[in-house]
Amino acid sequence: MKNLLRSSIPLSNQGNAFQLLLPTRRNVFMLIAAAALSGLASPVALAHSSSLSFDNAWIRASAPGQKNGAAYVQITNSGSHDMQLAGASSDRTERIELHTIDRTSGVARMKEVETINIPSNKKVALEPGGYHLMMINIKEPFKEGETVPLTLQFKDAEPVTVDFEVKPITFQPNESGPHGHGSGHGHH
Ligand SMILES: [Cu+2]
Repeated sequence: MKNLLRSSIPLSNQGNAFQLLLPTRRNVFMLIAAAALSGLASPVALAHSSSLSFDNAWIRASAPGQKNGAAYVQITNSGSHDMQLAGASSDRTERIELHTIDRTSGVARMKEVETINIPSNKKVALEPGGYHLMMINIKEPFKEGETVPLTLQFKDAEPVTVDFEVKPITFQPNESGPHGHGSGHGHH
């Protein structure tokens, strides 16, 4: 670039003043353009929640006096970036934690995790025995048949509100039935 600009300056004295000014202006413009491009680089790299889809979002109806409850959903990421589920909220509960089931001690224990990775072109099932949304201090019991919106937050992407269906208190997901793509493993 420098060589090109230099060689474009004519040797004639008449043209010098004007021609010398032009490359300077061009240099300034190039700097501004470069700054604008580097500013654009990070938003372009951001993942978009629109690449996510949600299936089988459900909550079991609350038992009398039940304080906490779990919410389950299958999340499919059809985008080219991995997505990180980073939290959830609802006005029906004090707070929602992301939990997994830890079996390393031989006993199944719930353990809080910071994020749940939803890899590019994969489906991740939040389901009984695995990842779940742990609703802490339910304000009003979940009644069978109602729909409860939960807002799911993702790292570096817009939050998504998903409607969760409240299933009967005895509901068990059908383990022997047909599974969606990628959700057939992880059962015990
Ligand atoms: Cu839990």
